[in-house]
Amino acid sequence: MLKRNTKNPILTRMDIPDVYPNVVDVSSVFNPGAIKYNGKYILLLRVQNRGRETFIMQAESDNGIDFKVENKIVEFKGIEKIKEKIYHIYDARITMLEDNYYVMFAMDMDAGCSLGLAKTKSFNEYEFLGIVSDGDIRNGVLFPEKINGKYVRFDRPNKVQLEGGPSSGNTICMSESDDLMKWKTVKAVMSGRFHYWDENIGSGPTPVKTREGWLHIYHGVATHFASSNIYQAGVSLHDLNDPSIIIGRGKYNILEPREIYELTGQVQNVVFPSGMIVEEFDEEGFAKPESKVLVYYGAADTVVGLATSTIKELIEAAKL
Ligand code: BMA
Repeated sequence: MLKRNTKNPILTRMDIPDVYPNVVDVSSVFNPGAIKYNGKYILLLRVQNRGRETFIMQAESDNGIDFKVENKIVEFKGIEKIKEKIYHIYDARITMLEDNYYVMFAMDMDAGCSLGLAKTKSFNEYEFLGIVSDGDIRNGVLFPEKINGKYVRFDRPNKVQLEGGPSSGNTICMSESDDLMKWKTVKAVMSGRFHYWDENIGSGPTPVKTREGWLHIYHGVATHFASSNIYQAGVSLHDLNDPSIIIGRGKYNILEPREIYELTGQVQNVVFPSGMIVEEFDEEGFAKPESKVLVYYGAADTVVGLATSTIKELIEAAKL
């Protein structure tokens, strides 16, 4: 279904340049946001130092496989205006929308996890727009266009406490906004399937528009195994005019921890898809069925993996 690149893991801690004093001899790099910009592949990486602090760093590539990581930490200008302490910024998702690129990310704070939103035009500078959520929530993914006059995102309130793990959730919701800043939850979209591979769930990369519906990759956590939660990737297809309507949802995961770098590391048994690049769109903006799809994922919260497929195969997987 998803075919791992032979160069996997495509990014490891060895690829992260030292940026004194915060990023030196780092522990891990994972869960990247991804997009193609001016023919270049861009990743926004989650980099963790030995203080287990998290920073976002940017990487660039000509072929989507060999990345060079910039010698600096991504700065979100204006974020210093937030009065409360921000412990970590992580799991960035990138969306192109109305000629801007938006980055939605998780922010760990004392009150729980919030969603932050930043904007960039050229991936040189990022403007922090604000906190765009209430309550404890994660995995916010912004759709690449307005639907019925509203901005739309999927998000995932954290309502489940994993045993020996972080707070998670088993329902992906759809939220709407008029201005990208104030959001209202409108509907529950999909829930975890108890006893199966996707008991807890959260959106992965930004959904992609196809002729058959919005193609959505998500992560599912199987929690019913002793001593380990297993994070896998799966796929669903959603109505173009109302993404809360599910057209298809794969019964099987499309990627699961199998390789050694997915099975062991900082957190064992994790593949966490967070970036997806589609190579070809038709003149009306729909992803072409034969188009190659590159899925970037964090493996074992330690390295970055790449797996590829096509739009057609992923749609088929959503209908199984
Ligand atoms: C989730 C998030 C992800 C992480 C995953 C596996 O709850 O915190 O960022 O990759 O757990 O540890």
